[in-house]
Amino acid sequence: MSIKFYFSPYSSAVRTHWALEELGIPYEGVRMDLKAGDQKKPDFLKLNPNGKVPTLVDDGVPYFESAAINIYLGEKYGVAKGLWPKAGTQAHGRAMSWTVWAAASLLNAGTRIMINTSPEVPDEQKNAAQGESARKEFEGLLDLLDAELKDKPYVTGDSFTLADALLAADLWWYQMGVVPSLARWPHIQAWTARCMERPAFKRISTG
Ligand SMILES: N[C@@H](CCC(=O)N[C@@H](CS)C(=O)NCC(=O)O)C(=O)O
Repeated sequence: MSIKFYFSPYSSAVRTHWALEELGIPYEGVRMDLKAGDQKKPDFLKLNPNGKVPTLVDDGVPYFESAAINIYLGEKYGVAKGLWPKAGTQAHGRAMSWTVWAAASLLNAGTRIMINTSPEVPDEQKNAAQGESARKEFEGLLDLLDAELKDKPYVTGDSFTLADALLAADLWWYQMGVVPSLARWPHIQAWTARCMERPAFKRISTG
């Protein structure tokens, strides 16, 4: 096994970084300077033509899209370690559902909040009404996750999986701006605290 992981701190790569640390498999991390344009250099574009992190190369084959990378890692290295449910089980279907929900539904609403409210986006490109409607949608989605976590410690049941790592990584990031307080969602709050107590998260969260 030879894994190379191209990442940048506080980016989508956190999802994969957390997964790799949970799995405890050897990998070489390559820190990319996105401001300097490392991700647009020809050698990197050969690995990921999208020019984005995370990118993972496993035994010479490159993979992109953090959710897909995490699912790939879970299937290949996580099942035996109890960190990813076996394909074909109900737990596997649920892990997939929440992983894709985070990458598609929640991220879509979160991105629209950012585009329409971030101080880094020029005012003329922002639309307050669209920001407000995205926020309502985002909060409604968090209501669903909160209800899911009401009677179980992790999204697929009693044990932590890489689906929790991906979702909790996103919640960590959303708390830096999109949703500064989780007070409205007590079960999410308790679950993120549980996930963030894990040594793997502590190792990656310092940047
Ligand atoms: N949907 C992609 C998003 C990847 C992405 O947008 N990565 C950003 C960092 S969060 C990036 O590499 N940006 C550099 C650029 O666009 O030049 C994933 O989840 O992997």
